[in-house]
Amino acid sequence: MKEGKYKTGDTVYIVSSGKVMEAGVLRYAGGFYTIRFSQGGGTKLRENRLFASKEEALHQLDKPFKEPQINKKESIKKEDVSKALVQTKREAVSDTQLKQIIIHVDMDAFYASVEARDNPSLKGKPLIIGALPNERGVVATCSYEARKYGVHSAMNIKEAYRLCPHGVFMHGNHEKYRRVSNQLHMIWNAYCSASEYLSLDEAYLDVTDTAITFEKACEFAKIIKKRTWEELGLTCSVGIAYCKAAAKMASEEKKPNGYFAIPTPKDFVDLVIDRDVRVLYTVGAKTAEKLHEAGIYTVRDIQNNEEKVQKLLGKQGRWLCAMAQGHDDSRVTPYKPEDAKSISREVTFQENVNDFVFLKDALVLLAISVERRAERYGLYGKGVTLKITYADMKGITRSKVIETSRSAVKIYEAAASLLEKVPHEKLRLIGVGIHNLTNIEGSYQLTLEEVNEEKESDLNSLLKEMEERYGLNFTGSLDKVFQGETLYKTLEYMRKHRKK
Ligand code: DCP
Ligand code: MG
Repeated sequence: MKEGKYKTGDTVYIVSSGKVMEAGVLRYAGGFYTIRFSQGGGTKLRENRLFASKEEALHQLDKPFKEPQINKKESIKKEDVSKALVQTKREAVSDTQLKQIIIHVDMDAFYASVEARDNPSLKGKPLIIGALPNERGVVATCSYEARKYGVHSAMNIKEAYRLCPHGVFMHGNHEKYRRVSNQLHMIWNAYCSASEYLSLDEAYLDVTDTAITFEKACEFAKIIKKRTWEELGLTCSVGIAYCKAAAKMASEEKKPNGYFAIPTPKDFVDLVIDRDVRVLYTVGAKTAEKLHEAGIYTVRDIQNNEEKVQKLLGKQGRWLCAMAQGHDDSRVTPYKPEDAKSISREVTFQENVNDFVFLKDALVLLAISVERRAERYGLYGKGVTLKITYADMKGITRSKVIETSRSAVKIYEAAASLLEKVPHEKLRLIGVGIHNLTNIEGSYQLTLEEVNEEKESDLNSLLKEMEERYGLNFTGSLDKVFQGETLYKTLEYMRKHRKK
């Protein structure tokens, strides 16, 4: 653990819903402590929410309730204001009175908007992010101007080109989007007590305790929109509602640059009752088809045919019936990297490959990338997976148990040995990952210097050999390889330039 007042294993206390709770510190990363409560469950909190002793926490509870003075102008700029609200108001609301107030925020045409912001000549143009028209690939997203031509996410890039040949086609820059995403998190997290990120550009924010009233939550949502525009030059759509599902649907309602509130279940039902079942966001094309075939077209039809819907769709059916009445009790669950099932990295080549010397080398870079992600999450794997898609689209995965590790060398060795045993035919995709994750390192522990030395020497010799095979120079530029799309580009370069 770096920095931070508390260490792994320390006992700390937090104040939640008017109670003091005891917890143990698991780790500290990115300004947040991951803690486990004595009675089970856990969460992530900043240092200012933790107390070293029960007495300090109790003292916090005893503080009289006081509405913080907020200067209106300041409230837009100061991130701490809402945190101050949590500390004081939490104690004033009893558990029984607690209902949910959720904001769902979703950026508009996220990747495309970031690119247009950074290159004003792209503004107002049909912009398609994902691949160039002559490449293999799919649309990641496109600007609203491109959507007018029928282009959408996940569409084959060739099809997008057919629909919109005058569009501007670009590769995405994921490192940049991740950076912007982090900046968004800073804004969002200033107004909520918990956030659940659904993707880089989308999250549920639990503002029950921070806003207290629905009006205040609406104000928070407006401030979030204003700050996102003023500080990051981007627009988003926000939905404010009494539950997660309604908040998500509310943010869709007026997209782009939308703002919409659904204060009560009745408002929700009034809004959607005569709409197609697809308005309920878990209903995809397949589910909708099933329902339509059974004569169920609208939300009202769901209300009137609960038994039929549940029979047809099982668990999802029960959820839909509840939702058709406006009920959704699900809670905002902060994403915990330790819940991740695997960490992997893969690449689809522009042309099919059967050069297995090159593919083994590709595994080295993919393994380093996996190691870096695992490091960021503080996780280790007990198994390595190799994933391959052959030219005929047939996909296989092969796994191998390893001694708990996240070392690129270990991952590479396991993946390379798996690669040796699979059919050596033309393939289009190769990926490597670790699974069976744990946050505890293997039982046999080398000293830090030993670890670094072992890792460095093996990795360096692998990279040195690769430098010769491809006329590349990794020394000093390895970090760059893992920024944005550079890994993909490096691999494409290697594919084309292996010295035989
Ligand atoms: N994305 C992707 N592949 C997909 C869908 C999305 O790479 N099949 C990426 C690109 C998007 C980002 O995730 O910019 C966010 O996804 P959204 O579904 O929120 O789409 P947008 O933000 O682009 O557009 P919208 O305005 O509809 O939210
Ligand atoms: Mg979006």
